Amino acid sequence: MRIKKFVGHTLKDASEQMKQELGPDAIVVSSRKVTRGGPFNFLGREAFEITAAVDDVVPGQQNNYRARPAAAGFQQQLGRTAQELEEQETLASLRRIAGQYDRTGRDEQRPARRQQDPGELVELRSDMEDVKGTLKAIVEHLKHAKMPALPDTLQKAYGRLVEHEVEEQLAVEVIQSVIARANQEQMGNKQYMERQVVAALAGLIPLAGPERSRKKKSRVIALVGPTGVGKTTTIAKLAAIHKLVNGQDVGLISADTYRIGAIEQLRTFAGIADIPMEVVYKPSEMAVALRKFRAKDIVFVDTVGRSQRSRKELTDLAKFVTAADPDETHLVVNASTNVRTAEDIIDQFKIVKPNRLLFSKLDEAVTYGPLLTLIHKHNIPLSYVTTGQAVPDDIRVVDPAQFAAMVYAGEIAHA
Ligand SMILES: Nc1nc2c(ncn2[C@@H]2O[C@H](COP(=O)(O)OP(=O)(O)OP(=O)(O)O)[C@@H](O)[C@H]2O)c(=O)[nH]1
Ligand SMILES: [Mg+2]
Repeated sequence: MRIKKFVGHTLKDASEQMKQELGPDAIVVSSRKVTRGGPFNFLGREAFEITAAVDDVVPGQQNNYRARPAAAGFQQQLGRTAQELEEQETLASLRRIAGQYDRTGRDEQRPARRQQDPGELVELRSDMEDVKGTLKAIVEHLKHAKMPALPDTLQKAYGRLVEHEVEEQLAVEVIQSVIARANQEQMGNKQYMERQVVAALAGLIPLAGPERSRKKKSRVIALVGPTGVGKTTTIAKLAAIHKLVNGQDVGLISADTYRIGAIEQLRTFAGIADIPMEVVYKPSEMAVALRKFRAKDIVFVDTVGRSQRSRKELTDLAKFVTAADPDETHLVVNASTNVRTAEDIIDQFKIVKPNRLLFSKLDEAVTYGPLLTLIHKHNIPLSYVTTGQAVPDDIRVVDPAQFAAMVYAGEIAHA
């Protein structure tokens, strides 16, 4: 079985192309109008697209289409064999499942309803899994069929974005915006096009807004987030860099009196780095600690890790953060968190008014595309990414261009 799409200005036009290329035995599997302005419809004309199928070996016409050279087009040069295989597998799988359901249907027409035995249930469940798998294969196929006429460079760039789990619609928009700005000559220049794709990705990342005017000398930076994401370790990294590298006067406040060992964890570091530290047990004590550090350049506030699912805990946390009145509140999110959970974390932690997003444990994440979707969607500027346990080395300030390059490359950029 061979499947192919044909696009014409009319249905007749498309079906004539089909007959010419696949022969008289070809059948139309589906047809649709390709609307103006749809994804990658940059020719700006309305068209009809039909999906046609023909058996590979048609008796007496074996050479009907095989002898003819394939029509020119970007799509055909790319993974044709893999695609054909995938289509064949998908169809075979669909036929098999349809056959099974057909049999089941006939069985059910018998007058008396039988009790379902456990074996049948297991079989049914396995069928459902097959259906799911098949649907997934179809969706995957359609994903790539969305862009019939992309230049090779952009086809690959798009594939790469999707592979790195940039949300598909976002990837489409990025590629569209690059197409809109490139001329024919630029389209053929791989490096140039890749730079444009990275620049378009960077354009999706919000920048930090202007600083509010401040009366106090010290800059207060609080880190908040779910449990175990690396808040205390990140504070140690930042405090060490500001003190040892930038030569600034730094103070540490621990507001985590909940977890056993949390204070000792920061105190040990504070001792090694020779940075003064205060412990705050109640929100009302925050002002006292801040007053002690009023001559410092920077004061870092470490907070207790809280589940975003507990409103009560978040409300308590918000009292500490409000009392600290930070200039920057960084919401720390583990880079491997799945998008739904990360969205929930961002939504629920709004109660502490974070104005920066900090992705931790990038070294453990498989792809960074979902992070881009998050930043873009929630419009929170990115501050740092952390890339390992080593204090202070494993932290990076990331500007949008660097982060976009990391998403595109699928690896952590070298400092
Ligand atoms: N792989 C990796 N591990 C990290 C990173 N940052 C922190 N960790 C590790 O994550 C674990 C938890 O780190 P903490 O700094 O205690 O996390 P926390 O958010 O303060 O935890 P709670 O205060 O309990 O909520 C430790 O083992 C850290 O070494 C990172 O960037 N990469
Ligand atoms: Mg901690």
